Formats: sequence, C-alpha cells, structure tokens
Amino acid sequence: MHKDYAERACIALVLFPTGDTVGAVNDSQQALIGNHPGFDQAREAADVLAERLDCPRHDIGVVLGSGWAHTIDSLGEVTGEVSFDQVPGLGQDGVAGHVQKISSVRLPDGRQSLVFGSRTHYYASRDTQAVAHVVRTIAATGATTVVLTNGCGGLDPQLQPGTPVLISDHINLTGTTPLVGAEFVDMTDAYSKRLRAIAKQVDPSLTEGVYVQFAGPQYETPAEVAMAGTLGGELVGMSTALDTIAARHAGLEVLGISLVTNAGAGVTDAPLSHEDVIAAGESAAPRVSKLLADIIHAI
Ligand code: 8IG
Repeated sequence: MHKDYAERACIALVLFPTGDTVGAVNDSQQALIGNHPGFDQAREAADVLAERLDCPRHDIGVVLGSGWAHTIDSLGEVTGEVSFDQVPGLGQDGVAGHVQKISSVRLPDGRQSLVFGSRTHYYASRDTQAVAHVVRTIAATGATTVVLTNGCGGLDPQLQPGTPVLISDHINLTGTTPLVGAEFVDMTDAYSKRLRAIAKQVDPSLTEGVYVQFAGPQYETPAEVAMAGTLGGELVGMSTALDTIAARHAGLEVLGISLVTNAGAGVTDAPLSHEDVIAAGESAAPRVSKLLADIIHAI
C-alpha cells in the first residue's frame, strides 16, 4: 500500500462522520482526559500510531482475542499496520495464536477503526498497567468506543465450542485492578446496554453471560469453575475484566464479546489444551468474524 493512499483514505474518512476541521481531528489526545499512571505513555503510543498509520485519529478500537483474528478480513480496508514492538509500552508475549500487530481499518461508512490483533494479559507479567495500556492507547487515539473480544471457557454444557456470547457483566477474581488511588469508577453499566442491543439486532440468536476473570495462566480446577458458577458466572477467562475496568476509567464505552472455545474444566470430562482451544477458534473463525464485523459496522 502506498503511503499517500493511506493518508488520503484515513483523513478523508476521519472528516466524513464528524464534519470536523483538520485542526480538531489532529488532536489525538482528546479522549483520555486527566492524569493517571500510564496516561502519558498511552498518549505517547497514540502519537506513534498516528504517525506510523498516517492517521491522526481513530473512531473505534477493537481488541481481538483467541479465535477472533479473522475479523479483520471482513471489517474493511486495511490502510496501515504496525507491529507491537514499534509502539511504546507494548511487549511481545510469544503466545501461540496471538497476533502481535495493530491495524488501521477503514469501515464501509468511513469511520476508522484501530484493531489490536491481541492484548497484553495480566498473566504475562502481573503488571496491570501494562494490561491497561492497550485500552488507554485506544482512548488516546480519539476513540470513544472499544470492542473487547476474547476466547473463554463456558459453564453451560449446552454452549458448544465456537459459540459467541455477549458479556453482560463481569466478576473480577484477579484480586487486582489497573486503577491506582481514589479512582471510584462506576461499573454499573460497564458493558454498554446500548451496544449489546445493537449486537442483538444484528444477530437475535446472541445470548449474554457474566464473565469471570481468573488471573491465570493455568486453567481453572473443576472446583474453581464450579465456584464461578455459584457466584453467578457463565464464562471463565483471563483477560477482559481488567481491560474493561481500565476502559471505563479511560472514558470508553465497552462492548464485550466472548467466543466459547471450550467447556470450563470439569463441565465435561475433556481435559483442556491450548491447541484444542486454538483449533476451536479457527473452525469458528469465518462465522464469528463476519458476525463481529457486522456488529462493528452497526455501532
Ligand atoms: I480460550 O477455560 C480460554 N481461555 N480461565 N478458562 C480460562 N481462560 C480460558 C479458558 C478457560 N478458555
């Protein structure tokens, strides 16, 4: 792709939905308000992305978890790409199946999306600021919405591997948070009702569930999965609760979607393996990626 093409594609489309002036869209820091540990580094990362992607502002962020990587194929025209190691604060996690790049994708209506091929997990280094950096960077690019996806275990034995589920709420069992100090963020409507309603308009068969985040990296014991159920959970995973806390704190509206790639430990007799999880994600990929692209187009 030629650089001037990317520039034209991006700037034209940034102007289209807002009717804004070039001066206003050039301010890539407008969405992350105030100060908190990590905000300056997120602004720095957003500046690097603006330059490397030839795009001063993005409208919506998307974080692709296990099984969701192919969403990018149906989303729109990729106008730029950057590898994680070129962006301040983003490390390489080396996990099989995690795509370590960020793409700028022009949606059919002209909005520009910023798509993270994977995220930083808490289990990587027990560093919640590193986890929060992804959504803070999204907010710092000007986006006001983030779509967080993940692969997870399901508690309902009826939930077949490859089923997408909207996250209605979460239970954070990591014992930690990305927020430092007296940051009393309201989590009542953390997973936007408005965005969930739009997703259900796109696919009325979508169900909702409460996501329970464990710190990982080990999968749960059957007793832990049973506990998650007793607490009111339907999905078990290792990412999205901490991301959502940081996203709400950064002022983003959140849509969360899980792909059930396996039954939680003990739900069936099957042992859990990362390879099986990847395989379940791969076989669901064409269907769920098209669905997610349709949802993103509708929000
Ligand atoms: I994919 O069964 C995937 N991620 N905690 N438990 C947890 N995380 C997961 C699981 C699972 N499957």
